[in-house]
Amino acid sequence: MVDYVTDMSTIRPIIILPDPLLRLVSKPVTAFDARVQALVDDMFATMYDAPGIGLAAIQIGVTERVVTVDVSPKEDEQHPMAFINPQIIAVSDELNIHQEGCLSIPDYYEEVERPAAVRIRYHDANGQDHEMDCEGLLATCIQHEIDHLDGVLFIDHLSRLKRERVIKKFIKAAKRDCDA
Ligand code: GNR
Ligand code: NI
Repeated sequence: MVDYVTDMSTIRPIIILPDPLLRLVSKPVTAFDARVQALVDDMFATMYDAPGIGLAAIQIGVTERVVTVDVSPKEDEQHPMAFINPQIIAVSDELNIHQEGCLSIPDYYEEVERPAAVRIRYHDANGQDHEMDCEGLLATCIQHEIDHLDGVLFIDHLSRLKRERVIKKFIKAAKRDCDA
């Protein structure tokens, strides 16, 4: 298996609920330079290490509209994809229910209903403009990641009861860690 992690990238700590950074709206990238390339490299290293199928820059505390995704099955070759300033430009009428989790809300999984297919527009790490049709797990994942760029978490798509229950649990856990 190809290992994307090189000595040029750093695994960065992932911020966890209830960190208020997770609620910030991230800023568009304006310069496609070595700094953005280094951020993308660190995000891949962090995502594969976790392991996760997606990561938004805000999850490592960077408020920029940068997303990494790799939804290929673990036993397959890696398929790293980087999306800069991604936007959903069309959604299907058809909906899909998929069980979601989030590296910033560890060990909590719930079913979320979202459009089954989306068309996105984004820039790659070189600043080139692209459009892509996404369906299946990729459609779910890219919508989850674009939500992060707007300070939205998958628990915001659940009932208020479920959302408040999980937030409370993580506030308590953070207090325990603080006191320990
Ligand atoms: O690793 C992840 N798995 C996942 C499963 C279903 C729907 C979305 C995701 S994204 C998540 C990693 C993460 O928190 N990305 O923000
Ligand atoms: Ni997430």
